[in-house]
Amino acid sequence: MPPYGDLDRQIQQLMDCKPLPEAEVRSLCDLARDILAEEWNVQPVKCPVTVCGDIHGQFHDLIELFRIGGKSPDTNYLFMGDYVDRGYYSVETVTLLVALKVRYRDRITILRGNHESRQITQVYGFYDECLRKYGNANVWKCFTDLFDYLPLTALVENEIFCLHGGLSPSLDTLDNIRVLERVQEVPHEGPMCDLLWSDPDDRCGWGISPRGAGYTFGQDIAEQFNHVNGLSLISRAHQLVMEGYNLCQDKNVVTVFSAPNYCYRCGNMAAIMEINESMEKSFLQFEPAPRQTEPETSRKTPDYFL
Ligand SMILES: [Mn+2]
Repeated sequence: MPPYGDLDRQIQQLMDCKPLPEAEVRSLCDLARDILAEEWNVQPVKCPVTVCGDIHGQFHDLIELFRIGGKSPDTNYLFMGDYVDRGYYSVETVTLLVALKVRYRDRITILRGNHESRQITQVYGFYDECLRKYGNANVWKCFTDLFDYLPLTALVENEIFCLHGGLSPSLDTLDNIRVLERVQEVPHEGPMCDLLWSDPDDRCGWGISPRGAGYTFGQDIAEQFNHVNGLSLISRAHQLVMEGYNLCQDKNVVTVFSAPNYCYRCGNMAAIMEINESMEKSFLQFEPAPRQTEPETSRKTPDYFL
């Protein structure tokens, strides 16, 4: 059997939206942990690369994303977190992305979102889905233990800074981020929490976030951060935007959201951001994949912020 025979079979099975047996998930997470542990809090990424936002268990839309953006590993991908919760296929979605990471570690980067957390996944669906699909919480435990190792941010060609949420009043420089001890559950407050929870805002300065975690930051904050760190852009996800992407704060910040018709009812477009060999950016929008009836998705009404 070729060295990647097992993995290639698993990826094929996952592309067909069929979960792996518990034992295979366990070995996959072990392999992924060793790879992610070697990555940095600010993981360097080369162009060309295609940057993606929230997926939230919308497996068929992830397949549509690969159809629009090119399949992995032909296209390099950088995913900015929130793979699980809300949608019905968190298990298949996160297993596929982790399998691709193990198979093509230099071709795909997966960052941590605020939903890649033990606490949040017990409220918004992933935990329940694991129980439903495996009959116990072992797979949930494997994945949430793995989530602790996901990089917090990435840096494309020293120029475009990518992360799930936003900036933190405790972090002025990329070097401040590089020294964080990231291998832990997402804390309720502090710099690591802020990176995964914060949002840009029309008001200047720092503000209290309506989410109850992280901060809001104004254009002045983003301009200063980009200037001090020699950046051209902060690329982040975390917020539903109706066009799938939204440049704001005088083009210092872009939001990319890759779950079309979020929660199967928000009516939004999804988008991905292609960065080519010349660091030119283009946005590809897409609509929900054609699908047959989908089971009931989440018990709660959609929260436009999470
Ligand atoms: Mn989020």
